[in-house]
Amino acid sequence: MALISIIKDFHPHNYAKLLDRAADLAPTLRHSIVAPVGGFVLKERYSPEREDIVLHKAHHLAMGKGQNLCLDFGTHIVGYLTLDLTYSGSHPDAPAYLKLKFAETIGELSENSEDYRGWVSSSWIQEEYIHVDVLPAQITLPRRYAFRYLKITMMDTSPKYKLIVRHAECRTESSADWSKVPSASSGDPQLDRIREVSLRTLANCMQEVFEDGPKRDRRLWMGDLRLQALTNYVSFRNNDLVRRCLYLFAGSRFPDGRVSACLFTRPSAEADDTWLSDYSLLFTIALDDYLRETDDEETLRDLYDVAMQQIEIALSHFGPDHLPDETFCDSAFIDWTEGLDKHACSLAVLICAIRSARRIARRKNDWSQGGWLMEQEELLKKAALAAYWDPDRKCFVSGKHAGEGSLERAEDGSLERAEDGSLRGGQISVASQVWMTLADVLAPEEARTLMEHALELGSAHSMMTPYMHHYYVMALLRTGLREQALQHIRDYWGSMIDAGADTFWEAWDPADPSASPYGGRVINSYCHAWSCTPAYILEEMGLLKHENADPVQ
Ligand code: RAM
Repeated sequence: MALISIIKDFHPHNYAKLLDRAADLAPTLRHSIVAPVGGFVLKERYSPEREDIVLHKAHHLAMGKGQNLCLDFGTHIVGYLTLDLTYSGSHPDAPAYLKLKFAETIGELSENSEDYRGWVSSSWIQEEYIHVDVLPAQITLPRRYAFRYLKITMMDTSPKYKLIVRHAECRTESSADWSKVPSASSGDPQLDRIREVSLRTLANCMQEVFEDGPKRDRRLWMGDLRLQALTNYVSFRNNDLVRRCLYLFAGSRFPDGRVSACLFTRPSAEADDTWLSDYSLLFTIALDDYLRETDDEETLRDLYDVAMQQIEIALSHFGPDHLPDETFCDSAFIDWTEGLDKHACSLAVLICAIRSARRIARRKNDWSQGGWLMEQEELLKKAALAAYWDPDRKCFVSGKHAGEGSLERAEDGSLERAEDGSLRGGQISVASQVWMTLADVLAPEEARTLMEHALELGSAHSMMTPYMHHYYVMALLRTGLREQALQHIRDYWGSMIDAGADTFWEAWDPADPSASPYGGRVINSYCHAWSCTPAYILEEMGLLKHENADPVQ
């Protein structure tokens, strides 16, 4: 399912005051120098088989045409690479022609990017071909990379000399301040490791804004921001960075006021021409989270109307039956699950956003807005139950209300049943059960029973990303299923670590490690913002003991 929105002649509407405020809140970037901790050579250019070499020898390795050297920087880092290059043999009589390949995971080193045929641009693949005319030389690459491994392949030298990589280092970059992270432990090595990897994931995505991934797309996405912000509140505590990102989203919008799904910040702030119905509602939810954390009156004043407007825009896509139209459903992201029906989920996300909007209205003492929101919430909850709840199978069934492959309705509007009594048409996915649970559409006991079995019920349309898995865990916790929630964190995020993650990945299906929503693993991001939440969840569950008030250094 490709997500490409191109709106001809799109001109976002910019609000100078909000963008100026965002500019004032720009963070200071922090740097450190990281050098490799190990080296190896791939037996063949793209073979996974490798031969370790001690680092000292790696920095003396004389590389002729076709040879490679891989450097391991110890963990996932984001920054700028400098190489000190020299040679052995005669004076170089031809340029050194090198290929540099940066990899977030070891598996990427053995992938040939020329095999990639996916729908996301291959220009994101982190590799460069460079010519070095004069040796010895020190070269610093102008582009920022996200990586743990660097593969240097000698494309060509000349018979007269060989290339030596005398030294390599990376000047890292991030706005995360580790000294702000409270020292805490769960007393369980696996959970502590999961927390550590979560925090590194978040830190490496914290740049001038909360980026979705430092390899790809290196920009602000609303769905990612919401989850980063939650994790940030219990770790790096850079609330100004959250505030800045909210102002950016509010400061550059669709001409009709919609918050864009994603925002570019360079050369200047500019909303992308992509609207995701659930993502713009997450603006309201993220503002509510932020205000709960900070009680920031000025932000409440500045962003109140934008938050309310997202609800009004969403409601304009709902008919007299209080169900979403096709544009609204087709524009929802929810997850990358192939063929996912989004009717039930998109309605449920709106209910959640209205709950947040009510809290925001209460802060503002806007009682008439609060009352109106409450009415809308009730109407939508009733409509959700009537349209999507199957009382026989005791789960939500999502689908269109007319047309092929849809939920079928009798003339009186009730849902048609097959002979076995089940609802006809429609789709049972994990996502529908999760979002309806988060929207509190069911009575608590019923919701709990639903969530106990949500994975089996929706197994034909399961989850694809840590983003959706986060909401699954939150729905388990909302229904009191703590043990199941914790076990899921161990099984899902824990299995990423077992598969070699230093930072959590954008997409991960333990049953199908090669899965990619984009048509090729090589384009996946392996340090992805929306997967950083276990650190938040463990804190929320009260599983972390704060040994002392001193921050970790
Ligand atoms: C991808 C990115 C981003 C996500 C969107 C919906 O391009 O991974 O993180 O929010 O999709």
